[in-house]
Amino acid sequence: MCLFCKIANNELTANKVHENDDFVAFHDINPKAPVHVLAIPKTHVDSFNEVTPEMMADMTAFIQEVAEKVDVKESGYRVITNVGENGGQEVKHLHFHILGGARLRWGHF
Ligand code: D5M
Repeated sequence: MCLFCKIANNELTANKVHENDDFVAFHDINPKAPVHVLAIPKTHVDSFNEVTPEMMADMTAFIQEVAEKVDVKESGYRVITNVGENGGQEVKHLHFHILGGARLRWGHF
């Protein structure tokens, strides 16, 4: 079973910030910003390439709730999903990075 499936199933502990029947959000183990949370579907989806519009609709609402919970909704934040090799995706289970807590820089090549 993949790493993030194990977190979704509580086989592996994570520092969770928000959860419902379909999604879970937890602090990134290697934060790139003062606030760095990952939001994932509990069902295994390899990447953004495979996600359905229906799941994205619920995922969007969940990400908005996460932003509120970790207190970046007003100050601003960034939502990123890395896809495939050139995107730098390391974990092959769809996840959205929610980054904030400071003014973020832009540009990575
Ligand atoms: O990002 C994968 C992200 O997953 C990366 O920022 C580290 C994070 N990670 C890896 N293992 C864990 C655990 N066990 N808990 C929390 N965060 C974790 P990618 O977009 O695939 O490069």
